[in-house]
Amino acid sequence: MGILDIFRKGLEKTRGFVSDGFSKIAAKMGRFDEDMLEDLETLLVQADVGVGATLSIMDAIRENIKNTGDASRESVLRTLSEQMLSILGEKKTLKIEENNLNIILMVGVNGTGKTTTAGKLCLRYKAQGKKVLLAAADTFRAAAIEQLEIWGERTKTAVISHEEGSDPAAVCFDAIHAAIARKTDVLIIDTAGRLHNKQNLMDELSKISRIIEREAPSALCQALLIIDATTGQNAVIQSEVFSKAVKLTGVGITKLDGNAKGGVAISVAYSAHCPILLAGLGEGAEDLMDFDPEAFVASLLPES
Ligand SMILES: Nc1nc2c(ncn2[C@@H]2O[C@H](COP(=O)(O)OP(=O)(O)OP(=O)(O)O)[C@@H](O)[C@H]2O)c(=O)[nH]1
Ligand SMILES: [Mg+2]
Repeated sequence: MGILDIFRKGLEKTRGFVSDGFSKIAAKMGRFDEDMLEDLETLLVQADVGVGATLSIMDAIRENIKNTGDASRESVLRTLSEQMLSILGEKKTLKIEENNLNIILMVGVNGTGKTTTAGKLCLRYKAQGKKVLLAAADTFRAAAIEQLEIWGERTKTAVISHEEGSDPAAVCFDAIHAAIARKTDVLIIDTAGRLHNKQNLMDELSKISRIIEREAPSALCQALLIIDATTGQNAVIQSEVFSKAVKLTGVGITKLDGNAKGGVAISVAYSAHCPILLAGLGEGAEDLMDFDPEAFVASLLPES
C-alpha cells in the first residue's frame, strides 16, 4: 500500500465526513454562492479544523472567487487544498543522527497515546537495525511501567524502570547512563500524562529536561507532544501548556482513525509553533506514519 492509501484508510471517517460533505454542498449548484460558502465553513469547523484556520481558509477562497470570478467546484476545491497545505507546511520528520545518542521524550496528557507511540517508534527503529532503549519515566502508576515493559518484550527491547512512585528524573538519569554505556542509538522516554496536579506534571517535565541536558549534552534530544485527535480543540490548548515546560520539537497526532474530527491536525498546525511529525492511524504497532501533509489533505478532500 502506498502512503496515500494508508492515510486514506486511516482517515476513512474524517474523509467520509469532509469529502462527502463537500460534494453534497457543491452538488446544490454548478458554482459556489454565499450560502454554500457558509455551509463549507460550517463543515470545516465541524471537522475540527478550528475557527482561526477555517476563517483564514475561507477568506482565501472568497478572495480567489472575487479576483478570478471563478466559483466552480474545481476552483474552490483547489484553493481549499492549497490553503490546507499552506497551513500544514512542508513535510518534516523526526531526525535521527548517526553515531550519536538520540533521545526522544514523549509528553502529553493522559490517554493520548504516549506509551503506544513510544512502542511503535521502538519497533520502527529496531526494524532499521538501531539499538533502542526504553525508559519508563511514568512512575505514577504501576500499570504504566508494565505497559511499557510489554512493548519491550514485544519488540525485544530493554526497558529501564524503577518502582512505582519513584523519581522519574532518576529513571531518566539511569536510562541515559545505560544508553551511553550500551552505545544506544535511540533512547525513548515515556512520561506520565497525569500527576496529582498539572503544576506537578509540568515541574516534573522541566526537571527531566534539565537532567537530559546535564547528563547527555551532546545527544540529540527531541521532545514530542502526543495529541489525541479525538479530543478536539483541547489539543490546541495542550500544545500551549506543554510548550511552556518543555522545548517541543514536534507533535504526534494519534487516533486520526478514531472519528471524523481528523481536521484537528490543521487546527494544531495553525496554532502550535511546532510541526506535526507523526500520525497515529490505528492501535497496531505498524499504524504509525510520518505525517505527510500532501497525503493528509488528499485523504480529506474529494478527488477533483
Ligand atoms: N485508534 C487508535 N488508538 C490509539 C492510537 N494510539 C493510541 N491508541 C490507544 O489509546 C489508548 C491510550 O494509549 P496510551 O499509549 O496508553 O496513552 P498514554 O498517553 O500513554 O496514556 P497515559 O499513560 O495514561 O498518560 C490505548 O488504548 C491505545 O491503544 C491510534 O493512533 N489510534
Ligand atoms: Mg502511558
